[in-house]
Amino acid sequence: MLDYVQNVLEEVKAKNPSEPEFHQAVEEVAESLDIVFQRHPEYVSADILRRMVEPERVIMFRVPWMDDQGDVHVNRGFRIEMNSAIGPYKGGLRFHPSVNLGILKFLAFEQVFKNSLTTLPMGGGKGGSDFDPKGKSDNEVMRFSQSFMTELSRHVGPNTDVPAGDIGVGAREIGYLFGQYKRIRNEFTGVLTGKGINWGGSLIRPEATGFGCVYFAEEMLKTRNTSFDGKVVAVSGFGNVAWGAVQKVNELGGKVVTLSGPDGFVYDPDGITGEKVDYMLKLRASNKDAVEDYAKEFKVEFHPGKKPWGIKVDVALPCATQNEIYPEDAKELLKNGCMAICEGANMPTTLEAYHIIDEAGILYAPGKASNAGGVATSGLEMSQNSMRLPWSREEVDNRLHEIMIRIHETCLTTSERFGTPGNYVNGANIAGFLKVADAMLDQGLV
Ligand code: NDP
Ligand code: 2IT
Repeated sequence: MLDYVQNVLEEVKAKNPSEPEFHQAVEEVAESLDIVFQRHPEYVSADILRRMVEPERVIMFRVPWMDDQGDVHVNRGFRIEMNSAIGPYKGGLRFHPSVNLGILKFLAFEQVFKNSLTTLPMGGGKGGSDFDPKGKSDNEVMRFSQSFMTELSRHVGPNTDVPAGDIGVGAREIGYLFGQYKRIRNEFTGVLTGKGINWGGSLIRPEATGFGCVYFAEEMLKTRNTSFDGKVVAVSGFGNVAWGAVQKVNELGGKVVTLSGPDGFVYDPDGITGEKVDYMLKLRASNKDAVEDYAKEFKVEFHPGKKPWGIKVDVALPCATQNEIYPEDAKELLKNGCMAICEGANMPTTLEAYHIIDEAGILYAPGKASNAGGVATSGLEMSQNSMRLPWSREEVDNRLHEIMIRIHETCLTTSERFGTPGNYVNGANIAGFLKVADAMLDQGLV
């Protein structure tokens, strides 16, 4: 590795202690970019990497709220405005007790490359809070969301920063956040995406991340002259992304046999179809953050405390959260003949596990490419808001599908151009980087 890249990496670790997820995300990108810096010293002289690992702005704030009993709680709110070289900051909000500065910086960093890959004009950002939605009433979630937006409203706007959902933030939360923004600013604008369909939302946005992930996987399978038809698929998670992915796999003739939650995973060898897919929405809305109820409802196996990667499948779609595939999980998947891993979640595979998978030569797509359908459809929602014209379901789905096909092609052509054909990680990191880096060069010392 070039001294330049090594130095930036060491500096990132020294300057941002206790942020292991951020270090991991930067390291993965830096590994891919080494070859770019060797071929293009102009990026080194402009010190582009050191500039890209420093957020343009970090906002951290107090979020006081009152529960149904009248007790006061204080959570921490964040918005990381990472990079605005190619458009307004764009990225989700995560409400989960594990949220901290390092996790949101990793997500914001990934978002910069992902948004660049979508071909749409969106910079990268991410935010959220360590608020735990588990067991909270609708009114508590509303009061929390209103308090969160009271501060956030000073920093966001349709041409500045446009948040959306992520773990723990779905249509309900976006509604409360949007309502509060509108009251404070007296403006009805596209300040958030993932809005309800009657007030500026886009058709297909709820399904988009999962659909996009499966469209991407379908393209990968085509490179090996095969398709989803008859394939057995493991999905982790049970939330928004998993729900979209399960539907699209079914549509393409595959069979999803697992879902997971923090409590364990369910194994349903008959396949998750029909009413079982609808039940996923109930699970998520229950605010219990557990999948065991699915096993009880449909009388299938529940494996407490385990992840689904030991089940024999053809394709794995990790759709839960970061770092859920460790080296031992990767080895299990490979041993059982898994031929493709396509990430719906952000950074679900550890760096060590990725190296094992890469060595084995199976198909592997990093989330920043394969889950870009969510934010791409957010970009389409922004376009519709600007035009004040909604598109049909078919129109949005066709555009999403086209975008995923294009991202897939870009990953392949870029990885080939830089000497590692078939490596989607290098393809995604390099292609995402080049567009943002060139924009930064064009804009002077930003
Ligand atoms: P949801 O809130 O809809 O789903 C909740 C998910 O969170 C469950 O599947 C659950 O799976 C997971 N979760 C539970 N416990 C934890 C924990 N301790 N830490 C973190 N996560 C936990 O989330 P989404 O489906 O929206 O997000 C799933 C993944 O997809 C995330 O990585 C997200 O960043 C990514 N993503 C989401 C997009 C979107 O538009 N919503 C777009 C692109 C990526 P489990 O218990 O197995 O961890
Ligand atoms: O990780 C992601 O890409 C998202 N959570 C979606 C972001 C968005 O702005 O739609």
